[in-house]
Amino acid sequence: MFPLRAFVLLLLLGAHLSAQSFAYEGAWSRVDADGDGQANENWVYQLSFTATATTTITFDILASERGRNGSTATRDWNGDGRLTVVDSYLMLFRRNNGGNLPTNPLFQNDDQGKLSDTNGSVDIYDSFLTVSNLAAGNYVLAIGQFITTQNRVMSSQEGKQGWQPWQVDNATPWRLDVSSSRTLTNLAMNPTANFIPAPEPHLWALLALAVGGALWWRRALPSLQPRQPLA
Ligand SMILES: [Ca+2]
Ligand SMILES: [Ca+2]
Ligand SMILES: [Ca+2]
Ligand SMILES: [Ca+2]
Repeated sequence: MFPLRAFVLLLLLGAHLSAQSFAYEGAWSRVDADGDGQANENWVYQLSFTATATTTITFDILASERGRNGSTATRDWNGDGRLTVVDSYLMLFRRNNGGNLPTNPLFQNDDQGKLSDTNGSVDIYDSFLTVSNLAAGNYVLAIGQFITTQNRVMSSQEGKQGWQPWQVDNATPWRLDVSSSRTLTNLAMNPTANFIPAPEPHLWALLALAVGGALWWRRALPSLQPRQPLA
């Protein structure tokens, strides 16, 4: 009989292996997206992904480096010696059958409104979006600034999609942490941003527990057998 505790741990490990977490880091900078000679737009980043099964997913932004709305907290999280302030905005679209974006997003979030995330935001204007039971399908998460609109996500100029007119400092960093209960596929960020796979120490801890449980069972097995009568 397979040891129950090892079996349970392997079940946990299997569930964990189907989960996924990762991050992207990018920066908003002034660009001339509309070609009017003025560098007074910035890109709305677009993360495309496929959910192959129903999933619960969280998108957590870390961007602004200075607290507002009564908070004086600061955090130079990208370590560049500057404290940049920005008001992030998230919109989640489900692609239609033709692969295009629909008129309206499924979900959106401007501000988390409190500081209880996992990536250490210091400004309640950082965005945070959790969706339970997101259906399988192809999605686009737009990562922009207040106020990102569907038109700004869809706007195109010279083949590039998604910009908004907004005065931003150059190199205003953002980070997006994603956690999903099921593995996502076809990840692609446009424009390009740094992909950061999450360390998974608890995965290895679970694996070690499962192997340890199996070894314990093998060692314990003889002592669980009926003792032979002494000669
Ligand atoms: Ca311009
Ligand atoms: Ca956050
Ligand atoms: Ca900084
Ligand atoms: Ca915001």
